[in-house]
Amino acid sequence: MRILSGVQSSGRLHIGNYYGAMRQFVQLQDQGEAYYFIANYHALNTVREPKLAQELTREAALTYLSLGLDPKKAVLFRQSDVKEVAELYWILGTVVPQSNLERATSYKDKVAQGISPDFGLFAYPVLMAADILLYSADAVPVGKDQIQHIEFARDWAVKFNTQYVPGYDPADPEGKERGHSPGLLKLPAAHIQESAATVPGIDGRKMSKSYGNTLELFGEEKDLKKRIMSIKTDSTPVEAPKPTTDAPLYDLLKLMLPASEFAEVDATWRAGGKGYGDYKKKLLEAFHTTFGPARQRRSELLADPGELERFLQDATLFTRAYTPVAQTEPAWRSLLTARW
Ligand code: AQP
Repeated sequence: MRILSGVQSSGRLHIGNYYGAMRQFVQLQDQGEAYYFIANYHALNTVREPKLAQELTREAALTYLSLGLDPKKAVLFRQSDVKEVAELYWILGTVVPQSNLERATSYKDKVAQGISPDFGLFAYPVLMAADILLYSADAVPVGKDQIQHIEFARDWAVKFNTQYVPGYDPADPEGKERGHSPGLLKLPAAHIQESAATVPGIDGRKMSKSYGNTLELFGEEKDLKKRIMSIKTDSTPVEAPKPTTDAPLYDLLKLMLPASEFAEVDATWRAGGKGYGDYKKKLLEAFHTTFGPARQRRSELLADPGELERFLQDATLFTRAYTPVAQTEPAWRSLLTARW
């Protein structure tokens, strides 16, 4: 099984990225051929200042390594180091209905939040589909917000194969029948961790770098504490039962506490006797228990910049990751050169 996914280097990575996606990246590196990338082309939609873009790319690499990604098991690379992705992005775009992009939920959400969209944001799902299809990935670990994009990637792979591969029949995608050809682009499947499909931010919306509502994995202690203490709650008194479990604080505790500890929280939440301040302190403790080791590893890596630099240099060579591209790329090139 080939596993592939990425995160944008568009800001400091947060616990939504971890629980929704990166935790699975680390688990899956033992279960197949794993490729993970830093989506630095995507990040250009929001980060254009060279120094910051570079710093956030390094920070993303550091985050992957600190969370336990093992470069001997998984290939880590920068999206921009494989230029073919930009070529496939364009070719794929020739079969993408504009109406699909217009109904993309994450695009509509961002526009509704007042972000003024450029073409890059509008066409983001096409580049994401190229990211996946280029490497013939089987499984793509992502958060729930990305499911629609994976469905698009599947639809567009079928469209591409139908349009460009002679003898391809969508009813026989592997080309088993006589006279049929297999598709060139393989249909991927989303791999979702249901318990953390959408991690809420401190304001209750989806935790997102662009909403400024995150708990950063490697944030400063003071800022982290301030953010946890400002998680949106109502004004229920300490002794009273909490009126709803549909609250970001409740969801974050459920995500971060071991099941037995969460059962106690759940009981007092429903019965009353504890205030939101206590729960917030508990969440801060849980944060440190969970991410303490990764924060420690990050400090060690930072203390040895030579080691990180060597790693980044090696990753840039990217020799293993070229293998799957090399399988698909000559075939699509010959289909296209037949046209010019
Ligand atoms: N709140 C979340 N809950 C669950 N999963 C999440 N992911 C992001 N936020 C949550 C998952 O993390 C992976 C990498 O995401 P990304 O950084 O490439 O893009 P994103 O989803 O757009 O994340 P942000 O923070 O919202 O970034 P901006 O604000 O720059 O767009 C993905 O698998 C995503 O599902």
